[in-house]
Amino acid sequence: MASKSSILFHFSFLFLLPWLSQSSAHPLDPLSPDEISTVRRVILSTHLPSPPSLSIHYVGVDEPAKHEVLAWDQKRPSPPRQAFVIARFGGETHEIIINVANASLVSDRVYYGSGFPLLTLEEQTAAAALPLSYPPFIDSARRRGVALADVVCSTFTAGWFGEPESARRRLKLLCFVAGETANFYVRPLEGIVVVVDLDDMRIVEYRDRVAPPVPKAAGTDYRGGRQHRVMVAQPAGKGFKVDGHSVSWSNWQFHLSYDARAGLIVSLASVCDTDKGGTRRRVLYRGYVSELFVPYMDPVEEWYFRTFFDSGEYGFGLWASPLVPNVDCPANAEFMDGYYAGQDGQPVKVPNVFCIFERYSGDVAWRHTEFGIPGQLIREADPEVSLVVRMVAALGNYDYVTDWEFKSSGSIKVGVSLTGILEVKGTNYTHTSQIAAGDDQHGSLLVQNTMAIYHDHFVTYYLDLDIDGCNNTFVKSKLKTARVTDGSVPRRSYWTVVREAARTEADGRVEMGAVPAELLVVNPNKKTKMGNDIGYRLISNGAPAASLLADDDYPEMRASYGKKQVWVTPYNKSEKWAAGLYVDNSRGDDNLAVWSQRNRVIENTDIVLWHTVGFHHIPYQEDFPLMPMLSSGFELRPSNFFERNPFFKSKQQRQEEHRSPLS
Ligand SMILES: *[C@@H]1O[C@H](CO)[C@@H](O)[C@H](O)[C@H]1NC(C)=O
Ligand SMILES: *[C@@H]1O[C@H](CO)[C@@H](O)[C@H](O)[C@H]1NC(C)=O
Ligand SMILES: *[C@@H]1O[C@H](CO)[C@@H](O)[C@H](O)[C@H]1NC(C)=O
Ligand SMILES: *[C@@H]1O[C@H](CO)[C@@H](O)[C@H](O)[C@H]1NC(C)=O
Ligand SMILES: [Cu+2]
Repeated sequence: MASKSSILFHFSFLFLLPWLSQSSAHPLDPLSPDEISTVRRVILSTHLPSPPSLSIHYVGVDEPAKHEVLAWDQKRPSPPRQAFVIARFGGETHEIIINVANASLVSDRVYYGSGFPLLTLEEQTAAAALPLSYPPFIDSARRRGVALADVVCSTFTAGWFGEPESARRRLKLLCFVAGETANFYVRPLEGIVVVVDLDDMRIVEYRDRVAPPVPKAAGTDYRGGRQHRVMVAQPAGKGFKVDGHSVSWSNWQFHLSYDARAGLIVSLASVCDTDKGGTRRRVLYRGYVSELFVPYMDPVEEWYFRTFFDSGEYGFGLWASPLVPNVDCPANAEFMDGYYAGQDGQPVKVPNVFCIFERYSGDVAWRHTEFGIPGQLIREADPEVSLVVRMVAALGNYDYVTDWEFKSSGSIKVGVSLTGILEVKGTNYTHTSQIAAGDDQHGSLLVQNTMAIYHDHFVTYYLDLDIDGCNNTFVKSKLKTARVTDGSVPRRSYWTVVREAARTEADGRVEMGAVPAELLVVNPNKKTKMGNDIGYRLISNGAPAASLLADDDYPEMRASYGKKQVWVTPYNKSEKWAAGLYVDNSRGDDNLAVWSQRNRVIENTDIVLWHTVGFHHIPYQEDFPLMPMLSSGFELRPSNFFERNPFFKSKQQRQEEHRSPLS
């Protein structure tokens, strides 16, 4: 769900001293505020006309080629730092590359394809204010007996529904009533749709249909009266180290960066293998939320277009919330700031955009009790301690808590939890008995005059796994029932494993749960001492969900990758965003499913795994006035990567280290 409030909580920073960019930066570090300022200076000093006609929609690191990043070591300067910029001026979209190190323009080209870049926060704020001075809207509010001062409007991307190609960026606005409650999202001014031309920043279309009453404010607020309990973590102090954007903890090392579109990016995750003399072994080159698609299921005028792409249209990182110690993360967590470029190109700080902390879950990592040996009782266990990296994106009404949890077992657990406020429709119904069969079957009646509309959340992760090297193969280990045919024993059946290595992209598309299978990424060039392929496997921690929309429906064309939970593509630096680079008003001609149709070879080469965590959301009364957390996710788990349980091994090794001075 992704209606976007006009309330901005980020703080604009003006950097008066643009000192030189650090050459010691990690090549994957996000752009620093100084680097963002440099980007702005270069854009303003080239042939581009100056503001206000210029608007910056995205600025991020144009990361060096993978081989350069892998070859980099701290002692040498980074490859030239470059920024990738998407800007609009004169009604055109420009893709600009800037060399940040020497402040020069590398390239500038106009994009003529379909779709538009991320919406800026500033233009959304400006658009959301338009109705308040628009006479027909003022009239609509008056007719509903709503005070204009209580009205809050939010921005809703218009999508694409077969309209001919147009150079105009259009945005829809829907309005709500705050005032008596902070929870305005549950008090829609149903029936009103405002269409804005974003480049001209004016209302171009207005509709007001006969409307049901605005739902009551009573019982909708969620503020106050809450005690913040102390969140306990790392009682023995921080067991991890943060050096710039690099983190090391237990056997793990990885790099974190913030991006306005992706939010949290985890890179270069590698694990130390004590069995291999403490060598670092690569696991994940890069992982992040590539897209978040949220389609609603009510085909009426005010609702049909609500098919949000929260990453590509709004920016998952742009809407990240500053994390509050003891509320969002333990107080003694480590916090990291993020910076993005505002519409004018100035750096804007998001304080505490990530937190990092050790989690003592109260669980055991492994245990065993042995009664079987006469006269002995053996009890062995180790506590589960993991390292969590968290970012929260609050996209208007909905909050997404995204966690990357690293475990000493070698697993990476990725979690996404949904909370916040449902998107509801004003209705005349005050009791379910009034709903005739076949009538308005688009949601759940939660309180009087309030229907929460059915919808989905599809969170698509980009996972460039590099298991012990770049060249990997995707393997499906299918479980198949077999019969005992020779009658030698009374058993009649069993299951066995049929291993299928994916040759081309067609073999890499998987509808999870359709057949019992384990999905692995292996390095076919490396084997364990036992001769097994070294690998990691993908384990879903929730029921798989795929899109139920018809293939010829417009939002489905744009998110056609949503029919499968797993895709595998060969690594290509420009294929980063599952729904394409330009998602606002996109037509589905540049998305993961389209790339996959090329059916490229994915065997024993550098591959990327794309995994969608989906939720079909039928709202229930407990989701009102604000829904409790609903979680899902997946685990990347070593599978013949180590010679044995690395947890146990490191313990044994500790014991050996302790014993050796005595022997
Ligand atoms: C900036 O550096 C790049 C190489 O990193 C070089 O090709 C380019 O000519 C330089 N530009 C200026 C203006 O110095
Ligand atoms: C809802 O009630 C209003 C009057 O309160 C009426 O004008 C409107 O037609 C009703 N809508 C429906 C769908 O019954
Ligand atoms: C890389 O991806 C882009 C965008 O999909 C495509 O145009 C290009 O042909 C791809 N390159 C290769 C080598 O597949
Ligand atoms: C990886 O595979 C590619 C072909 O897909 C090949 O060109 C390259 O040499 C391989 N690299 C290694 C390290 O095996
Ligand atoms: Cu939901």
